[in-house]
Amino acid sequence: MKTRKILAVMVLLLATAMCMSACSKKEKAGGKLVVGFSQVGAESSWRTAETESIRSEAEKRGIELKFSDAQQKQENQIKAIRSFIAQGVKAIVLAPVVETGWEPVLMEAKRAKIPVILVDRGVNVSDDTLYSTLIASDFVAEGRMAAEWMVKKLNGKGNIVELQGTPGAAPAIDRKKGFEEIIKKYPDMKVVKSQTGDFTRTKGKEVMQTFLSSAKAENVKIDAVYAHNDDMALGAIQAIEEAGLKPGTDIVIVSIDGVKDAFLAMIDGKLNATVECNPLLGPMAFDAVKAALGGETLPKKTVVKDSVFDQTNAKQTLPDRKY
Ligand code: GYE
Repeated sequence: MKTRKILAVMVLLLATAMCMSACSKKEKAGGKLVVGFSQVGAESSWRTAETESIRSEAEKRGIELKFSDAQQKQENQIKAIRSFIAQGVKAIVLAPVVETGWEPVLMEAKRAKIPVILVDRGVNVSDDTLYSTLIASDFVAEGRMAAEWMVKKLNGKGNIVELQGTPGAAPAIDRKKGFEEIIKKYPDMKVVKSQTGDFTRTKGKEVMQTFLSSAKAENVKIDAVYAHNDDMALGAIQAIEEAGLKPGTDIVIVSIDGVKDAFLAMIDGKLNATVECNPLLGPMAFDAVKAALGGETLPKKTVVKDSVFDQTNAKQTLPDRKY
């Protein structure tokens, strides 16, 4: 009886040991690097292309990506980052919706020794050791390029309406700044109306409708639209057409991003120019994750290069466009 009991215990112990080794082997085999990605939302085609680039690059590298869509709300991003920390991710990729208000949560990530890689939008923090690096375009330069193109097209004269991006977002602040820097050199060029369209097509259209009707009431002629992104410009195009005007001819339209629909609109003659802003940041983001986890000190900012496209080169460029 006693021997049987001992035997039974031994079998049980052996089974447990076998299971444990199998289980730990399994954990190792599936022991992928886990990275959290807190994304702004899905407000524009640019954003969708960025999400896709980051998702597909993670998959290509065998990285498990925990994805969180903040629906354009900072509080959702803060919650997502806290949850990534609680889940013990190895690194965090963050596309911050606005510039300010990040110190506390970034401090929590730092304390947990989780590197944070910023993609596409920057933050405004007093201590830049709170993040490893920022990979983004120079939005001020984009604003300048858009303005320079418009100045040439309008021969330095005209009334401009501006569709701004999300209030407080780095690209909205900087694209406005760069544009104004150039425009103010031309006394006959004026931004007569400026409002946020939140980087979306729907709001871009809505705001353009109110611009058109108030301009009519005030007897002001709108010569040009400057939109902080293509989606808002595409919305504005609809509003202009519905008002019985010809976008691209009656009103000059310049925007930023360089998404496929913008190229199609340029080919149709409805959009005049777009400044490219590359959203395909996946490969660079994960190179940065790897470097940060390897203990490397990264440059505080890596600038992605942009250029202008217009109706003269839209058609031949379209086949090469990746987003
Ligand atoms: O231009 C806009 C998007 O942060 C650079 O956000 C990005 C901007 C992009 O919604 O379309």
